[in-house]
Amino acid sequence: MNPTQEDRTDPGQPGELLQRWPQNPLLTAALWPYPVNAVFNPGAVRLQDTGEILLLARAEDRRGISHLATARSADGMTQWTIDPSPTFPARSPDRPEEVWGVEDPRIVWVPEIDRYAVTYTAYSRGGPGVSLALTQDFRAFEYYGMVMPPEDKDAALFPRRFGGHWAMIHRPVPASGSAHMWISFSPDLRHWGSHRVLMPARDGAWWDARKIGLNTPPIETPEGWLIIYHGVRQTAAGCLYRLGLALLNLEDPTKVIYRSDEWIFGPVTPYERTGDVGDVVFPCGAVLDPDGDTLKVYYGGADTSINMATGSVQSMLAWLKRHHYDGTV
Ligand code: BMA
Repeated sequence: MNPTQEDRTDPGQPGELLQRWPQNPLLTAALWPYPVNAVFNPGAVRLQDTGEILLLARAEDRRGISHLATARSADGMTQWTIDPSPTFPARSPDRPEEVWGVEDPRIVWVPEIDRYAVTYTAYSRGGPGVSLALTQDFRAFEYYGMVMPPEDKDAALFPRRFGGHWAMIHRPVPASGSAHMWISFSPDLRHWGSHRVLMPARDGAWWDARKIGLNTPPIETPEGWLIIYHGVRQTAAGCLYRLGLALLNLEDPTKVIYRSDEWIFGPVTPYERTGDVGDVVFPCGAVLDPDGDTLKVYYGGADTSINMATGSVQSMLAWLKRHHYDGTV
């Protein structure tokens, strides 16, 4: 593989490792079967039974409260079938921790329990926390409730246990100081402990200074768990959300093998730069094609639309080795 192949870039976007689907935006509020303000930040998974791609989108209604809604497509690009009513509404007052909505789901198929695990942000009066629900069909859900109290979000489960324990990456926000990515463990998916920082936010002028968070659930590769995460750059004009890569040890995911120095994707196009919250690209799901290499990444653009970009896992791994952070700041 030569360097040009490794650095597959959009024309005019040097350094980007994901290529935008030319027909973006893929899905918008205008296509929704009922009134919503915006659809964005979808979780994504390939369904076990049909092989279809299912998106679980965050749909924000015209009160400002979000629910989750499914869209299905055979090829993950065209001919989406959207649920005619909210698939996963916030259940306030039954679940007061969801009083201000449910947001940003990450989906993982967990073979041991024969279910999809959905981790999502539950927006409570005390702030956003991480909730967990299990499902087999995205119609009936088994609720585990809030598993990480506020303020915490950007969580995904690993699809298998490590030494008998489930593992979850998440991003608590401390009262002061930087917001890092953490990893926690559980014997039963309900009780979580052994919390530790997995990857700290950098500092100063870095693109991922002071606040980072997981985007797509860990992708298993022979070389480790590949993750896409975001860095939030605070500027005089507002925040810039950009994406980077990291690789975690396959058998001990508390160990970071590589972390990208540069960002690999950021807001460039009008649908990423302009919207309810400008300058945001925010994936919550990615699906591997049957070729085992092409990754379809589904992301919110400017908290307004659903978009897709593709990348090569092999290229990302090769790039990561050449661009990993060696600790110099
Ligand atoms: C983050 C999350 C995302 C959102 C982003 C930009 O904190 O809440 O849902 O896309 O901010 O507003």
